[in-house]
Amino acid sequence: MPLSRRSLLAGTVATGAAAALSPLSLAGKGKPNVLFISIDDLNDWGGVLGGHPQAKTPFLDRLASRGVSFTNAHCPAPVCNPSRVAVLTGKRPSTSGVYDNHQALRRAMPDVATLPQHLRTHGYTVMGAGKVFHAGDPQSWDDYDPKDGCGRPPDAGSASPRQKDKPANGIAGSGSFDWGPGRSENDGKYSDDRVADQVIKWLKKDHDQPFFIAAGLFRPHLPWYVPQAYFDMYPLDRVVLPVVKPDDLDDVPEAGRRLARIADHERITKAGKWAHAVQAYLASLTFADAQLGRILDAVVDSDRSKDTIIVVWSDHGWSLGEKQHWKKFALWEECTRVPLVFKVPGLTEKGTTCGRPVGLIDLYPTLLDLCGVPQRANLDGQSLVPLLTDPGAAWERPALTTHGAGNHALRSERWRYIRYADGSEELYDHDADPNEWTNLAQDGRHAAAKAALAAWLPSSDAAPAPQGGEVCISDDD
Ligand SMILES: [Ca+2]
Ligand SMILES: [Ca+2]
Repeated sequence: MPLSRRSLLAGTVATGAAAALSPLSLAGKGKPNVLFISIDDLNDWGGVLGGHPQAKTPFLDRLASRGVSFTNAHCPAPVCNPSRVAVLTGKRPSTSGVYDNHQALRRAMPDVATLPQHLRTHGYTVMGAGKVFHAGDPQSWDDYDPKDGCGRPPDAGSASPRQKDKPANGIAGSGSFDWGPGRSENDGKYSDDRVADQVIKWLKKDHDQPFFIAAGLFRPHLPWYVPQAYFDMYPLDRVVLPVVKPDDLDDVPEAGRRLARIADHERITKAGKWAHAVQAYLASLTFADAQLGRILDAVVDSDRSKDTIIVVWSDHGWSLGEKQHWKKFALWEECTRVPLVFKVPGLTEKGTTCGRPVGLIDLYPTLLDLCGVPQRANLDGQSLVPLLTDPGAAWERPALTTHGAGNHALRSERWRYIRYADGSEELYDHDADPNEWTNLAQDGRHAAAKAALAAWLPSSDAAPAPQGGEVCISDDD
C-alpha cells in the first residue's frame, strides 16, 4: 500500500480519540508537527548547561531562549545504539537487553513499534535523515535519507582529510579518534550539510498530514573533521582544559576504574595534544550547532513555528579527560548528562529551565502526549508534559542510566548513585562536589540517601540480546 494512503487511513481511525490531549489541538489547529533533532555525542558543554566556558552554540542557545531547557537530563545508556534504541522504542536496556552497539533492535524486539511507527499509525507522515537509529531501521520511515535507511554519514570520502594525511592529529594509533580540518574544497559537503539540506527541503514542502521529521546530526561524533573556520573560533593557546583531579580514580571501585579509558588519556597527554582535542571537540560541536541553526531558520522561513514542536537532544555525553576517561562508555556525569530542549507552541514558556532529573527515555511518552496520540502500554519513561507546563512541578523519579547488564547510575537533583553489577558503588553529592571527585558510598552519614536512590534501580536486568544483525555497519566509536 502506498505510504501516504496507509498513513491517511490510520489517521482517520485515531484522530477522534487522541486530539483532546494536544495543546495545539486544544487551540483548534489540529495535530502539531514534530521536528526531532538529535546531535550525536554532544555533552553538557553546549547550550545553557554551561559545562565548558568557551563552547559556542548560538543556535541551541537561541532555541533555549524560546522554550524549556532541561538542565538535569540524562541518557538511558552512555553508548549510541542502546541509547537510541531506548529513546525510539521507549524501552530501557534493562527491559530490552540492548546494551551495546552490536545488538540489533529487530533481533531484540522484532515487533516493537518505534516512535515514528506509532506516530505513523496515528496519522503522521514520518521522515528521517542522518543518524537517527544507530544501525538503521528502514521500516520506521515513510521516507529516509539515505534511501537505504542507514544513517552512516557519507562525508568520510569527500570532506575528511586524505587517507595519506591521516591521522590528521599526528598521534600514531589514533584510528577514528582523529581530528583536524577537512578539505577546504569540500566545505559544505559534510554529511551534516546533507542532513540539514534534506530536512529543509521537507520543511518547505506542503504536507497533507502532520509530520514527524527526525534530523540526526552526526558531529561532534568522532572523527572531528570539520571546516577550518570552526577550529579558528577556538585559538589553541587559549583553550580551557577540563578541571581534573589527578588521583580522582583512587576512590572509584574496580568496576568503575575498568571503564576509564586511561590508555586514550595517556596517548593524548603524552603527545601533548589534550588542548588540541578539546579544540577539535569544541569546533565540532559549533559546526553541528550551525547545522542546527540552518534547520531552525527553515522552520521560521517556512512559517511552521506556530504548529511545530521542536525537540533537540543528544544521545549521551562525552568525557575529555575527566577521571582520565575519554569518550562515553561510563556512568559519570560527563557521560550521562545531555542537552534537552523543547519548544512547544502554546505550551512552553520562553527561556525557562527545568532542573528536575529526567531521562531521554521520557521522550517517547512525552511526544505522544504532545501530539494527542494514544499512549502505548509498557513504556519505561513517563511524560514530561507536567514539567513542560510547569518546570517547578513535583517530580519524584531520578534519572536512570544503564551501561551493560546490571550497571546503573541514578541521578536526583542532589545525588549521583552508581551501582555496578558486582555490587560496588559510588555516591556523589552534587551540592558540594559538582565534579564528582569524592565517592561517599561508604560514608554512613549518607546511607539513607543512598538507600532512597537504590529503591529506583530496575527490579530486573534483561539478559543481553543476541549480538549482530545490524541493518547498517557500525563501529564502537
Ligand atoms: Ca552517540
Ligand atoms: Ca575520586
